[in-house]
Amino acid sequence: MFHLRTCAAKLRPLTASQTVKTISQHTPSAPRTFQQIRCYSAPVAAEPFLSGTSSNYVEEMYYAWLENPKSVHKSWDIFFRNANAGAAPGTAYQSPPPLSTSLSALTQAQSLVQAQPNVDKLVEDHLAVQSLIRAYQIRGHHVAQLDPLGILDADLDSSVPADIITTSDKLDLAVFKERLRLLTVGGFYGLDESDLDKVFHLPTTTFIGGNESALPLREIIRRLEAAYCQHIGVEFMFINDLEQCQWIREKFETPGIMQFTTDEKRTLLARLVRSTRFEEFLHRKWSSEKRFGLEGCEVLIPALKTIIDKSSEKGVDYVIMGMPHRGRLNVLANVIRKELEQIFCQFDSKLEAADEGSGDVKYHLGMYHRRINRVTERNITLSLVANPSHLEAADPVVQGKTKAEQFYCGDTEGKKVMSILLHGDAAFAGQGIVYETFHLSDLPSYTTHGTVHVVVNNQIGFTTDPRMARSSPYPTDVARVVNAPIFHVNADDPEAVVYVCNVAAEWRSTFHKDVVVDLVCYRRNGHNEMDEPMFTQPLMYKQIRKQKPVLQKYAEMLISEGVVNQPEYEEEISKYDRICEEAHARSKDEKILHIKHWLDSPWPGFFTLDGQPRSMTCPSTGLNEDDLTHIGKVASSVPVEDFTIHGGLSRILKTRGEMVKNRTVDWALAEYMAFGSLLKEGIHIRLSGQDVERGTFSHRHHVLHDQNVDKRTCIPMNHLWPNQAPYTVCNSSLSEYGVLGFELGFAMASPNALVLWEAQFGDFHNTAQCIIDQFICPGQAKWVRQNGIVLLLPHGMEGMGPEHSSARPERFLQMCNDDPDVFPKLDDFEVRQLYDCNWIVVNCSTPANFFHVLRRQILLPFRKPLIIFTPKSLLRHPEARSSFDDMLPGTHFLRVIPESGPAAQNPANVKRVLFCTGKVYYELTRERKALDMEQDVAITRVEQLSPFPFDLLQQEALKYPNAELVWCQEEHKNQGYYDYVKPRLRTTIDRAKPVWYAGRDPAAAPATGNKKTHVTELQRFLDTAFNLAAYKDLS
Ligand SMILES: Cc1ncc(C[n+]2csc(CCOP(=O)(O)OP(=O)(O)O)c2C)c(N)n1
Ligand SMILES: [Mg+2]
Repeated sequence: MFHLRTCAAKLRPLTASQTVKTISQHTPSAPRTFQQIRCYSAPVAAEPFLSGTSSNYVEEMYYAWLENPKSVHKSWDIFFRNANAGAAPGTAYQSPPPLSTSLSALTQAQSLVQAQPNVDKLVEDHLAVQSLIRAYQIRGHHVAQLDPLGILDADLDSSVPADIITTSDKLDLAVFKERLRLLTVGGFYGLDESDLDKVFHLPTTTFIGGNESALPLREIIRRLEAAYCQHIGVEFMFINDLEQCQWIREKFETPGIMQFTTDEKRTLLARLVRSTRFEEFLHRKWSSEKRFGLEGCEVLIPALKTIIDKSSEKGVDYVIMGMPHRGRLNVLANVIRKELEQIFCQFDSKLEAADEGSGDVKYHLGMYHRRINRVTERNITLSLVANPSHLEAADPVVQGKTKAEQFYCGDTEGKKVMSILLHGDAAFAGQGIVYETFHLSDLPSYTTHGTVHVVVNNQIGFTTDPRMARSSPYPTDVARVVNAPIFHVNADDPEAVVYVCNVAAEWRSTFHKDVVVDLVCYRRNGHNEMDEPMFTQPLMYKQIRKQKPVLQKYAEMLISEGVVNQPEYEEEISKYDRICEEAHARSKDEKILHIKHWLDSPWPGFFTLDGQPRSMTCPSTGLNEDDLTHIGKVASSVPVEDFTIHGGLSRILKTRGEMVKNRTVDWALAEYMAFGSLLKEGIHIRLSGQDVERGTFSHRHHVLHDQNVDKRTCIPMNHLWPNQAPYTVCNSSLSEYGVLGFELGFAMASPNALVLWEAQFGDFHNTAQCIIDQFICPGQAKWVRQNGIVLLLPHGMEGMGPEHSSARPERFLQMCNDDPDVFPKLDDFEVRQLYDCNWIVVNCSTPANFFHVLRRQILLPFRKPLIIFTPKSLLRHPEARSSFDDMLPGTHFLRVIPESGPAAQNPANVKRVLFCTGKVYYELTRERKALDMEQDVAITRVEQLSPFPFDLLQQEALKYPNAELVWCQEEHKNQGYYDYVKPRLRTTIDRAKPVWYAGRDPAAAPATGNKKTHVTELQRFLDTAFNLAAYKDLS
């Protein structure tokens, strides 16, 4: 028996790609040859009729025989018995015994097999049929009738795969015969026309038989055509999991599986009525307004509702959605069920906005709504995430928010919370963020346990034809990388669409993996309602003009089926039209527009009922000595038994322990103190980014690895307090755009979490620029949504070359919303200024200040994004240490650290005040000491760059009446902080004095690649900074 098992194992089925290759290597005219599998060594392997391709078939037979010898034909039974008993090659086969006649299909097939005198032919024919079945499974979608217009091929290829026997309606036609001739007579399959009525066994990898295990070839082809080549094209054979493939085959191949009850059909019609009439209503009322209507893909609404209904039935009670412009208002109205008057009043440009901020166009706003799902009678919460115009940018944000909602409700498998992402065809194929987001889908700290993707594939992107927009056959091919099944469906067949959506939702709830529904549709109007599509797509649009709307088609079908009658249909339409009219009338009563009503993530309890912060103060961010000591001890220990850490790490922990004894902290320990103390207060902390667990600079070590036990790790931060909040620290995929978007989304879900994203080096944030520019910087202004995400951006000129040096502070500062020329008139300067700003930008020079700013982020009564330029060399700089004294109760974040040395004692004698930020402070103090200029030059550190500490810097500037004011930075003049600081500093002194510059000259690149030049540049600007005559000729 053993050798048969071995031989069966060697006869593994070919993978999909192997099969494709094998088939494509065959030209239909070339005579078919089977190649021996060389490694096949068991007696059975030497059987003359076995080959690489036939082995699939034999393997199946063999497994079936193993399970039940009666399940295979007698001839196979004898063959396997003989082979098993060690029969010599060529002798295992014996003619089958005669069979009694029976009317069952199986027996017929067996009689046919028995009648077949030539076993080679028998096996080959069965193999041919199996190959044919497989060909449909793999490539049937290429011939599915997906385009409602019937003019474009959804896969951009009009040819029919060589191994598919065309479409069922052509079965009896000459075309079919020709096709069959090419594929059979002396060609691909070796079958001929007379075989059409022969009965063949069906392999276990198909469900087309239903209860039959054998079918005539003609019927096999018809059923394969029905399953794979009609209005649904299923792409799944690349999935390398047999169970999943079988699951899909069963869903699409089982005869008669796509059945709808009368009620289901009527619901579908009603949903189509709403979808269609909503767009028509908007068009009637505001014909010249852009709304990015859904016409041509009205089926999107029933599609989404189906996915939600089915998911709700499976236990989901929170669905988070992200979508682009197309059909967004319709989704808000008919899927999320936003009050229609709220949507309609958005069209009234005269309405005054009640909220602060600049707002956004109506098709970008988000929404949050909790309601009863009428189909399942279960509660469901729907949230549509606000998004910018930047297509697909919201994808990772939706995923992050979904992950957070799952996390906060303990839904570790995605059974209660799920996401649905909608895409346009051009954007799905073109935007790299789609790929980055897919790659998060199966990572433990980022998975949302399956997203249903729905592509509104109108076969055009603005004016661009898909043939110019992508190099892959389908716009959805990107999803193949994660083994997501892809269901293409003709959007003019609403029942096919609904069927596919049900399967997609079931797939998600069964396997918790991503799935794609590709709604192949058209766009009835131009890109927006003002655009003329005939300029660029004349023929397509001629066809579209002729195209009957899907609602009309479906209604006619249901009327002809007797499911509804004409008056009922018309009543459904007028009922919805009335709803729209009434809402429109109500919308006229709206006097004020509340963007707040469009919030995608409310934070109940965090603000007062009218959305204001509960206070305008921030308590001390200091911590008591015991807590500092306790956290310090845990940070320098291994809190689990029998855990061996690396020797180098032991030394690091020992050093930490010594620091704690000395009541000091370095950068890593300060971060530990901040995190550890917030965890005690129930604040969840999530730190994500590339290699953050250890820290790019090997300073953090938040995850300890047992040196003797594979994958055994320990996170001491989670061993701090009995009832602490959890700490999540996770190395991310090598993505910035995707991961930063994800963390932003995570931070949206709750104000009571500190969510940090760390760039490997600050430079790399620019591949996530869109998240920064479109979400983080203006998010609150556009969408009244606050977000407390923290960006840790390693920054500093250390001679490491043009990259790895600059986190581009100039860019963040340029986007700050404070006015450089106006000294703010505020009572409580510190907190109020923070409340008014769009984000906080800091560059701390001490660990204590870093500790305070992290804690302040949570202790503030509102949330603002926080950008921190973090150091590299200061991580180990002996002077960059802070005492516990600077972190005790009563202490707080210092926006400015004034000069405290000799210069501050005799300010009138000071000749120059050097203002600076970040690590250059240490270079300046060293140089000042070396030059013995501590009486002459004061050095003031600006720790919080934005909002600019006008008040404190004014005090500082006025303190030194006889001093020149100089801004000193290590960055190039056109970079760094100078352009931001200079006008603001001048505002503090009523422009009474110039603000001079000491730093690197302007440059195109952020830093030199030459170490020597780096050092020369540094020395040159230090010389300028301490040359008291440097600006004499300029004043
Ligand atoms: C990142 C980005 N680049 C360019 C645009 C401009 N733009 C808006 S819609 C559009 C075409 C989108 O086509 P598709 O994704 O197929 O969606 P459709 O409009 O066809 O529904 C383009 C290029 C954009 N909004 N975002
Ligand atoms: Mg499109």
